[in-house]
Amino acid sequence: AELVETEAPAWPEEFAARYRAAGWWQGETFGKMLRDRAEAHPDRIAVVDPTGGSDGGRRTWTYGELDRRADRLASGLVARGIGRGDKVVVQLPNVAEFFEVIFALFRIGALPVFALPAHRRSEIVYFCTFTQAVAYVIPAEHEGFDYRTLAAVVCAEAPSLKHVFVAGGDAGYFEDLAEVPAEPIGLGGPASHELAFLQLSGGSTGVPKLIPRTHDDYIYSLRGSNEICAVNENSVYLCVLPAAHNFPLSSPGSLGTLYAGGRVVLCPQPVPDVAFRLIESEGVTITGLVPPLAIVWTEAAPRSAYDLGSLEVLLVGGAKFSEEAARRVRPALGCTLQQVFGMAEGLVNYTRLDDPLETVVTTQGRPISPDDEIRVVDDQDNDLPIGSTGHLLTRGPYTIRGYWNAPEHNVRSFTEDGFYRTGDVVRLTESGHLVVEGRAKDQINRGGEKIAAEEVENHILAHPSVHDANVVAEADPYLGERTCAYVIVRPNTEPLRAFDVKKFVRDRGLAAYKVPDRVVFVDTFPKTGVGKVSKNDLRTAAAPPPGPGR
Ligand code: J2J
Repeated sequence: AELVETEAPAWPEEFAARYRAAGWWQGETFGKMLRDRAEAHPDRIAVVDPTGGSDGGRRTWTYGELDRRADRLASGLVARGIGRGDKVVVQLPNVAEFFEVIFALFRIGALPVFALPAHRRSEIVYFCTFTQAVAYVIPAEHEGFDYRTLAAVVCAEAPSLKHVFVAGGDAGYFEDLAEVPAEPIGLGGPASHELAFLQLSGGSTGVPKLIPRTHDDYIYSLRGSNEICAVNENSVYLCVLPAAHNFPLSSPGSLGTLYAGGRVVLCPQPVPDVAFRLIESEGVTITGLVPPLAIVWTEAAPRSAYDLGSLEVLLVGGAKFSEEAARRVRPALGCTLQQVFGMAEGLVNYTRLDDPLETVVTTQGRPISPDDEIRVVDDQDNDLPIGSTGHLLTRGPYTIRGYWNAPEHNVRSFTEDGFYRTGDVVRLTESGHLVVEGRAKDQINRGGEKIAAEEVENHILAHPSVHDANVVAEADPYLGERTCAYVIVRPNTEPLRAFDVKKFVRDRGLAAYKVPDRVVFVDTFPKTGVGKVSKNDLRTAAAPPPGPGR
């Protein structure tokens, strides 16, 4: 109780009592969940890592083995002084160790902080210092990048770090994750209403906000997602997107699949050739993709030699999926499309498996829970009639009541009575489905990857030749949106090229997907009536010049 109350605003007791009475919160924890599954079916395969074997070949872990590994790793981490409430930044790609590590931490009651493989010095140092993380877990290398080199830099800047654990490879100067496990000791484990982990927000502020999720609330979202997506013990989920992202983790994702006793197959790369081969060889039944990937898969499938017949459901979300692209899913891939509009802060909407095709291709679904409260409001928070477009506010049994240790942000991001201001502009249909019409938050949704404009602007502003900068979205035929930075150069400084700005941002240790796709030098920014920079006018200016189509 202490953890939840001091670090993150919890649900008021009347709501908590209601969510328990309704059966949404069932008192389960992740540690206990894995133990239960391992006892019920120890020999069933939980995780398939197609390239994770010592010889680079296929490796599988049963539920029994994953449970034992998590137990042993938990003991080894405790022996190194890692305990309840400690934060551990986990930056692993789609490898089996990801699950071993997070379940070990869940068992201890230590909190994974979910970093993405694309994050670099700027993000990781921030996560470590902001959370006072005691440990950092990395792969040795991934996609040609050496994470040990990054860890060395991070350690120098984040004095709270006592351990760096390296999974699957030469640990060099750091600790080899494979050598940490020890004989299991009984662990008390956290209570179900306590925090399980910190998830990353897409964000619209200078630095990312952290999202505190409890065992109770997250497990409820898994159970609800499983029911809606028909995930059961026969399901084989292909994890294509980065495993730590909220969508592939929980909608219904890897954790939903493990909750159901199904099988998770880790996809090392999202390209059709790799994924299609795994769908055929592993008998994949369900997967989730962001729109750009769904389009690439849809285009590749008819020409592919692989048999995709086992695939029953494709979830598409993270960014708006166009109706035209949605219509092409079944003809090309032979499976049912489910649109999913979710957020790491909580609320997740799905089109249902038995929804009419028109609903599936034209809406982003409806909430998981009958207790998800949805409001569509105008700029003054007045409720709008059904069918009008407005700001989406939400409150419910798996939507946070505040960011982790961010009281000043919480005042802005939540209403006084606890509704989360999603920053999404939506319309509610008569059938109760949501259609995403736009966005009011200062963010770029680059093919599902969220970029806070302010974060990138701050990095550009650090350049000595830059007087001012504004980053906005511009249309991109493949990604949906990409970033465009408008820059005013200081007089009498060295001339700047677009390349210099991009390189400067990259060299400051920002994830590559946040480096501006385009840089435009201007003399002034358009202003609104009250003299603020008008990002709307900049966005219009950023409309791509006429040219050859796709
Ligand atoms: C339009 N915008 C969407 C959609 C998310 C499941 C699926 C996605 C996420 C996710 C997630 C959208 N159409 N179908 O966590 O569990 C935009 C909205 C939203 C923001 C959240 C899940 N699906 N979006 O994308 O935390 O703007 O979560 O508020 O990364 O993505 O981003 P994120």
